[in-house]
Amino acid sequence: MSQIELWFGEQYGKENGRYLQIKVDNVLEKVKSPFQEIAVVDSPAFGKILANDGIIMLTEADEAGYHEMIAHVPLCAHPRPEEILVIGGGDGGTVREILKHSQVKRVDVCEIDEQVVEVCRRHFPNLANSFDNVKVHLYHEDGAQFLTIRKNRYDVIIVDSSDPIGPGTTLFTESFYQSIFYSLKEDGIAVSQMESLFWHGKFIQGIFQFIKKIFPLSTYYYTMVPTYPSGMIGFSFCSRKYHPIKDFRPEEAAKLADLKYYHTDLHKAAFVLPAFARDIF
Ligand code: SPD
Repeated sequence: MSQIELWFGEQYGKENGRYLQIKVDNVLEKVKSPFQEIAVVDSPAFGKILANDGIIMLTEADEAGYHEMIAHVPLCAHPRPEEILVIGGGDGGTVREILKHSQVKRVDVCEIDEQVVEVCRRHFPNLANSFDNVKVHLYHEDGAQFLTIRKNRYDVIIVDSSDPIGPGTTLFTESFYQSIFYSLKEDGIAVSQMESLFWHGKFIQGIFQFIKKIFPLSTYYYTMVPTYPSGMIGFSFCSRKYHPIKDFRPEEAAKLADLKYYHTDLHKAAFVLPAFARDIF
């Protein structure tokens, strides 16, 4: 029996002395794209893991809590979510959840790194098969550039990004949020990956300073993902008209199939934040 143990170490936050380690059975693939190093490893505790530049993007065991919450919260708050844009999301998990809504007519996906999609097609067909749906249109472009020629176009925009380092940096800027505002229809909703309340409070506070100036309604909600830094990750909810709870459609939530995390009570509870977060927003 081999005495050699392989461990994956999460790189995001390591410089601050925080380090999650996961035991690994095999490295299944490692490719270098023009944007990042993409790796898939197999682990006994979490199944297959997708890591870009050493940062966990998803694991088979806990991806549902992230993808269900980034997709169903805005789609159950908008009364007619028909035209949807996903920026990032090259693994297909967010699109898989969006397609559970029968009102959706078209999903544009703008993922800058084509190789993320290819790797996920090989290792995560349960997520990436969603790109084969006829409603889905995949583009490999820079997200900010993509928005510049698409104004007043989408009911819901979902920014399923990596962290604000590497290729994801521009997706956390004021000018990007300004572009999102103009690419939404006049009653549109945008939701973006927005880091951890525990570890990135100052960063989130900085983003909300400009979000509040751009959108008439903005707030933060969260989900639990054991393999993300601090075990939780949040989302900014930015809306031109609809309120995430007052306009929530529980009848739409009740229709959704194959859910592991999201449900009607959780839709509302996800917006209830701990006391320390009052200083952030
Ligand atoms: N710290 C990692 C945060 C990554 C969030 N997005 C991952 C993409 C999953 N579709």
